[in-house]
Amino acid sequence: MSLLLDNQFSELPEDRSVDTQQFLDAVSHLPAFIDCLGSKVFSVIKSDIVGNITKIRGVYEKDPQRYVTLRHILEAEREEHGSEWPKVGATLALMWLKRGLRFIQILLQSLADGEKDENNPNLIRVSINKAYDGALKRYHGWIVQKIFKAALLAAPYRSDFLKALSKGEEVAEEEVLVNVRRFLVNFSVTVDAIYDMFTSLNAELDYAV
Ligand code: 03F
Repeated sequence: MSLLLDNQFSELPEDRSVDTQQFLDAVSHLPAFIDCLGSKVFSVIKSDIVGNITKIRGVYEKDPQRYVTLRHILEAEREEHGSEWPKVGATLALMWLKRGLRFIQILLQSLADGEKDENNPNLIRVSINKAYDGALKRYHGWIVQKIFKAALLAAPYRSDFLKALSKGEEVAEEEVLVNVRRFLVNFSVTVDAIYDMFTSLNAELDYAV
């Protein structure tokens, strides 16, 4: 079975609320993928993602009945933190985590769509750059943008990346892409719903680090 499909995101209910427990379970599998990318360069990214998951889980576990959905967390923190909000707590952690998820969404979608650099078909830089421009670049100052450029050089080959997505098994490329497309269905719906929630609660910030 494919690693991707073992760790599917759940389908959302009609009101598009995101169940906190299910969300945390699903995202907790993502850091393992980063280990499969094969370079220590990515450990910075991994610890950022893990840190944000841990922060959200920490808040959730204080009162799981109160924080059934992600929206419950944001609304409770808005009450609790006044003018400090939204640059605080699990709200801030989710604000950044969702950008990493959007990055993964755009990257996988671009691969699924077969976007390639025709001169270097086994590189995935076209897809990574698209993901970076769409999800993260505007939130990064020039130093972090430079780190990104350096990380790009360590990016895996397309064939190795697709293999990593199938637990290192030899699976035909087209089969991996079928699984990527399936994975993207609920994943994209969830990421979009989180973005819409931030917009509707006026919780999005656009400062750069
Ligand atoms: C802000 C910021 N976080 C942090 O300062 C920066 C961290 C390092 C950024 C390095 C940029 C490089 C990214 C792209 C690399 C490309 C490699 C691609 C290979 C394929 C926030 O941090 C904190 O998070 C918050 O808690 C804190 O309080 O202001 C706040 C205070 O600062 C970020 O910019 C988030 C970076 C997230 C990057 C996610 C990239 C995911 C990369 C690869 C995943 C590939 C796996 C795909 C498999 C999926 C299968 C399902």
